[in-house]
Order: sequence, then structure tokens, then C-alpha cells
Amino acid sequence: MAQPRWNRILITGACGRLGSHLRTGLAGAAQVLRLTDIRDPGPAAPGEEVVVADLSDLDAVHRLMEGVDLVLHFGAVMVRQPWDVVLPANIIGSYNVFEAARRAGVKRIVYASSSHAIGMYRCDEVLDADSPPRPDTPYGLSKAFGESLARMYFDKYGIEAACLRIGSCFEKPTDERMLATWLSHADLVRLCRACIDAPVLGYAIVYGQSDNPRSFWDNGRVRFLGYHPQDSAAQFVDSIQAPASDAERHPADALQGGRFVLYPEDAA
Ligand code: 15L
Repeated sequence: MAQPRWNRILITGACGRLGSHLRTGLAGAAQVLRLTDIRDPGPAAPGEEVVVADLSDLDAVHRLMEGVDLVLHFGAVMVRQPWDVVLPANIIGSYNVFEAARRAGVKRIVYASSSHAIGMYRCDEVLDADSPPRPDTPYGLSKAFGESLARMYFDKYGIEAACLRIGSCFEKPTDERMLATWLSHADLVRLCRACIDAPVLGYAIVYGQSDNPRSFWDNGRVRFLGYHPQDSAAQFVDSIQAPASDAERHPADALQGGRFVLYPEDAA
């Protein structure tokens, strides 16, 4: 069997909702998968290394990065979190990851951005790789910051990066918005695998979505990646109840970020 091209891939957020799928789905993508999280990822399987670390601690992130060629940066707090929680985890944490990666000679970073970096676009606008961020929340703002970090580290230091504007990555879509934004777990793994295997990546904005007929996003400009989603929200349309009338719709339903855009005001 051919040896993997990458010697060591680091996955941050390896215990998270998405990171745990990458741990299993990407086994064999490198000689070694180094898994890190602020929680204990449990014992290392063959081909794995496990390190507990807080990404807001720069010294710890430098140690994490030793011997790493490629990073999948998925470590972050989730969408409905206040600024004081987002700042250390997503802003300082991401800065530390990119800066330590530069110093360690990392070649490529796959960054888990989010649909919330673009949540203030209307649902009737079709976005592509050139659509600038329009964040909807403190979390969305942190993801837009991460995309800018990736841009700067590519422009100044040549570290290749894919920023994945991930939609709703769950077992299945459960509401009307997710018929547009759904990303199956298997397609998440396919997408990351495409970013790992692409001979040349450069700097790419990619929408993390399955093959959804109602999608808001066009991945046409990153066809070179060879990402071919194999799941589709279409098969779930009949199981999702649409609002009976327009009166049941909230103005936020017209935005790509949906009702998440109401945070933090709705939490006050
Ligand atoms: C995200 O970025 C969140 O991490 C996830 O929990 C979902 O809520 C998703 O967006 C979404 O917009 O559905």
C-alpha cells in the first residue's frame, strides 16, 4: 500500500462533535494522527498520538506543533457563546495555532470556519469562494477572523489553507434551514480528505455542505479540490415540516444564519 504523503497530521478539537468523526474517518491519512483537545481524548490507538492542551496557551501549542506537517484546526467553542468565552478559545486559540504552525514549518492548515461567518447574507443570495464574510454573532466574527488569519499566513508565509465554511454538520437535517446547510458526517470526512490530498491547495474558501438542492452556496471555484459530496438533504424533505404560513416565519429565517443570528440579544 502507498505510504501517506503526510507524516504527521494534528487535529485540534479532536473530542468535539466534528473532531470525533475526523478521528475515525481520517485514520490512515498520515503516518501519525496527533489528536488534541482540552478534554482527554482517551487512549491512543495504533497510528495515533494524544495530547491534552489548551489552545489559548501558546507554549502548549508550540509543543503540540513539533513534527507536524498539516493541521486540521477544529478546536473552538460553539455558536451560542458570549464574547468573553469566544475570545480566548477561538480568537487567541486560532492565532496561537497559526503562529505555532508557522514556526514549526507546517505546510497546510484546514480551518473549520462556519456558515456563521456569512450568516447575515440573505437566503436568496448565492455565495461563492469570493463572497466576503458577513458574520452574525461573536462566534461568526471569530470564524471570519480565522479566515483572515489563514489568508495572512498564506500571503506572507505560503502556508496553504482551506477555510471550510461548514453548514450544519449533523446526522440528518432537522429543520427547513438545514435542507440548505446540511453536511453529513461522511461528507465532512470526504471534504477534509480532499483538502489533505489535493496536490496544490493555495488559499481556498470552501463551503462545507452535502449535495443539497436548496443550497445557498456554490463550490464551483474550488472544483480542483475534487470534493464530491455523496449525501443530500433531498431525501429528508418530506420528513421536515415547513411553517404552515408566513406568519409563523421569523424575519431571521430570511438570513443564512437563521435564528442563530438572534444571539446574544435573545439570550439577554
Ligand atoms: C455552527 O457553526 C455550529 O457549530 C453548529 O452547532 C450548528 O449550529 C451550525 O453552525 C448551524 O448553523 O446549523
